[in-house]
Amino acid sequence: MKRIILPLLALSISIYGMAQAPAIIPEPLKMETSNGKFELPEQSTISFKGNSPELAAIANQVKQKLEQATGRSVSITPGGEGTILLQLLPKADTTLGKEGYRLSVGDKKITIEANQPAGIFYGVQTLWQLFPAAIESKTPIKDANWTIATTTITDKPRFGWRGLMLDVSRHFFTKQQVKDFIDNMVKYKYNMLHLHLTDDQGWRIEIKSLPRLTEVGAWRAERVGRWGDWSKPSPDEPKSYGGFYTQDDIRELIQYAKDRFVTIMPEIDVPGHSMAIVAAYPELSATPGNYQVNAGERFMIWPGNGHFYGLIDNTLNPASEKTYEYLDKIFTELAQLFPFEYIHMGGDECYKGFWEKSDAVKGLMKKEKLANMDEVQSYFVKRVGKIIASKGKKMMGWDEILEGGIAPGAAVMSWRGEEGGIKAANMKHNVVMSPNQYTYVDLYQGDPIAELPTYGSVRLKKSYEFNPVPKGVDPQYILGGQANLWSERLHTVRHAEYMLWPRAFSIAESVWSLPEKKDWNKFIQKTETHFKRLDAADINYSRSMYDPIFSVKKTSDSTFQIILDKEIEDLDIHYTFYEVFPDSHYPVYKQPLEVPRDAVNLRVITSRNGKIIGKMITMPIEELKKRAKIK
Ligand code: TNX
Repeated sequence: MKRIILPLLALSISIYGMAQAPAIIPEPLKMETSNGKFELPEQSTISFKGNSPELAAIANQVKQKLEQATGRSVSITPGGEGTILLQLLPKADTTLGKEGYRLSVGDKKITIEANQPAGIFYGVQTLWQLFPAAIESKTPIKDANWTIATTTITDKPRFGWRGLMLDVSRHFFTKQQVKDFIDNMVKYKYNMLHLHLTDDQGWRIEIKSLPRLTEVGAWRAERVGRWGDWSKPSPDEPKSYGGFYTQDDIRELIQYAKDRFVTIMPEIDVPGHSMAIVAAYPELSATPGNYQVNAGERFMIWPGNGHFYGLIDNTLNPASEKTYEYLDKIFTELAQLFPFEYIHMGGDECYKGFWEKSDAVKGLMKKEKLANMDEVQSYFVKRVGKIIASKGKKMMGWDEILEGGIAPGAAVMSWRGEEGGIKAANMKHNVVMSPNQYTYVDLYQGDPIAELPTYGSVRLKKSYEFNPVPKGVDPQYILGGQANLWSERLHTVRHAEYMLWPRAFSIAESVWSLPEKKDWNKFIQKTETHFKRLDAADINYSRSMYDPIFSVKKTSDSTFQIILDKEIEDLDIHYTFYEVFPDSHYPVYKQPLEVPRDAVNLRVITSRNGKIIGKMITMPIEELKKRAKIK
């Protein structure tokens, strides 16, 4: 009996293994899996063909990753017929473009072909996703006798700009942490790292001609607790939190990124968000005073509807020639350091109330015939544009640079929804789409009651709906799309990871894959497979996609119903109004709930096939009452 069962079992495992389509994120253009299988041999060799030093570097990356995860030694034989062959096509295949590739997994051999090394690199990233999750392990796995289904994939990206923005100002990420970030982003074929290098809370790049930017601007008082409510530092308090990248660090990061086909775009955020600059050089403010790098204490009031009022002037003086002199020095050094054609100059959320009171600004308005504050901002942005152009670079800014008239040739990064991007593209300016309602990975991904404090909501499903080309816009002006990781509320790298994953899967698929290749249910299945990969790599992620969505419906002046929704169809939501912790034995939500008399909390948890999968959420009835606007 035993003899019969064993082969049957083996057969069913292999059939099961075959039946499961590979979970590739972002979804490739074309993929076919057949019945054969490739077994990773004890001794793998990697070979490469084609005239490019980058090929040898990629081969080396492949070797290192295989050796790290399997503990087996892997050899490289250039030009030979290796187990894994990386090959530049001798004759260009125009259908593959610059970053496309063809991957074929045969039963004895794996081949990756592309027009350019970038394509080979992306083929390799896909190949890793065909292997079991353990390939992501940083320590060797015992018995890495891995098999993968024979597969052919032809793939290329929809957009050339597949970006992630990392805010290294509010939370300082060390050089090693930025390298780790790059390692992780490329697994999902991102190719643009936008570094938000400066803000009110810290200046993070060495500028040799203006040393106080880092001596003073890179350091602030350290706080724990809730950002925005932090206490104001006293002037003599030690400034123990911070850090910055030296120019050598920056060169090292640029090279590290380049070796992984990532471009780094620097952002210097002016004329608002400039408290760290004025703390270093108070002469650049239109409002005389003593400034400190913001340590997270409130200095801006946000009453809603996009309005804000500054309590302290965090802007540069647009009327002072000194401002442009200093900016010229900064952009000179930046242009020498960063090879990328664009420099981002911020331009967002500039509070102009202090400019209105400034005699110097009034004088500028008269002299330059500027009618209002938007035109003053536009004057500033245009001058910055000229400085950046004089260094041989192009300028990009947040969509506020449209206000008062856009600078000639400037590219726009659309963040306050899609409108700015649409407007700029219609004026034939290049655009990167980063609308906050889809791509802001610092916002809530579950109900605020069960998450850490932040702002509006971007649930996983919403991020998956991101399409960088808004209706009616000429796609030739849309360079691509980007997710932004703002860090004022991130205090640890683990939390940064929690915010990034899995939403960065969605955005990756939105910027790489064709819209018709996107499929939410399939994406969720793939995401679950990739959770195992993140586990193997010891990277944190959020499981909030398993948690219900709460809403309320007012039924009278004093009553309301509770509606529970879910992002993932095949889950059950268990609930209780008793003061107990529910599990899968508790009632399954089927229809809107009336609130029973005396109930204090609604507790919910989700399951799949009877197994708990979501987290325990305690929702106070008082909170729901507030949401229903019942007094
Ligand atoms: C707006 S997006 C900002 C950032 C904040 C972010 C928080 C943009 C250009 N400015 O300063 O960190 O919202 O979501």
